Amino acid sequence: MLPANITPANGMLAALYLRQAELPAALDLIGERGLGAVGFGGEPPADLPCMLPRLEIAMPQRLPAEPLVEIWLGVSRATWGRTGAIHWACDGHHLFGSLQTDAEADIRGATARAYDALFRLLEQQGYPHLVRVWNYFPGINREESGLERYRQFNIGRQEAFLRANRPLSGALPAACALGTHAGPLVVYFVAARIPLIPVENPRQLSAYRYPPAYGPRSPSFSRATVLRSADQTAVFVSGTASILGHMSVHPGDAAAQTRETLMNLAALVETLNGGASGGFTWEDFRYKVYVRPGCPLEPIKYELAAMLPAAEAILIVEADICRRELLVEIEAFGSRSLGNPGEPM
Ligand code: 3EB
Repeated sequence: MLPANITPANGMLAALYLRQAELPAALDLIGERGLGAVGFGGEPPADLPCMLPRLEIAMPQRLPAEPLVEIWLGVSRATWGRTGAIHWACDGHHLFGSLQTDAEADIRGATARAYDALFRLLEQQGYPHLVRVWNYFPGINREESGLERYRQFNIGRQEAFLRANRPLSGALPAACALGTHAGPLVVYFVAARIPLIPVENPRQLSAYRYPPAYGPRSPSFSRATVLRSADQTAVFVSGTASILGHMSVHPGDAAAQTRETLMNLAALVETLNGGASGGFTWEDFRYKVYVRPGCPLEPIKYELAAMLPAAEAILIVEADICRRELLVEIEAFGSRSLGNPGEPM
């Protein structure tokens, strides 16, 4: 059996972080409800179902010491398929997909083509609402054709949103964009049949309204998105960093950046609790922390421990953050069942 703390409730979208030793006990569940498997700094284990979308992100895992595999589980039996470069899986409510494409040069074009294909798939499969996107590519802070690659990426992403007649503000997906040390552009995503509820952060300017100082096209993402169905509320928190308004704060100070990021997360959770989804606490989330290579871990761990629940809920990986002066970024996912006893209805 899986330990109680990682047993996903029936009928809930869930993200599990499993150690190799825990995998055998989860294989039946993954064979039935598995939507995807993600490894950090290594391949996901070979004994997973062969049709399950699986990807490796070139971001070495810093903590815990034992490698984890991120497994996404749908709410009921999954079906798996492949359309062009996209491997996908769906459960009747959610579609998970992943794609990889060469991005050594022309990150703008590679991004635009990836999102074109992604949006086409969502329409074809009938999951039109893009809820969460993870974007990973090499050399994110490197200049390409006179512009930082993260800014090129933002141009390509926005071009694809426009071509697909999608809004550039409001109901945008939650997202993150981080730099790997090598490898392709990797995009993975969750889409839904039902519309998402976007949530913005009162401490931060909406990224889609960033001034042109941060690049010619603004980033197309929401601070968080909520999926609310009859029996569950799922919350996808975007990569969150030490940004107040639109400005990076505490350059060079990893501990202060971590504290600021946690304050941003607290404000975001407070906002979403006041709106579409009540009662989320720190304990309802799993966290992924990105730390810039060469940045000492101890001060960051110390700050995380002061605010977040047990260290088991935290995965720390090494990645370049999309602004050079930023050293830390934190994302989260959590879901609550609406049928829980003791929960306000
Ligand atoms: C920020 O808040 C920090 O471009 O998809 C966070 C989450 C960040 C998502 C993205 C970028 C993205 O602007 C960086």
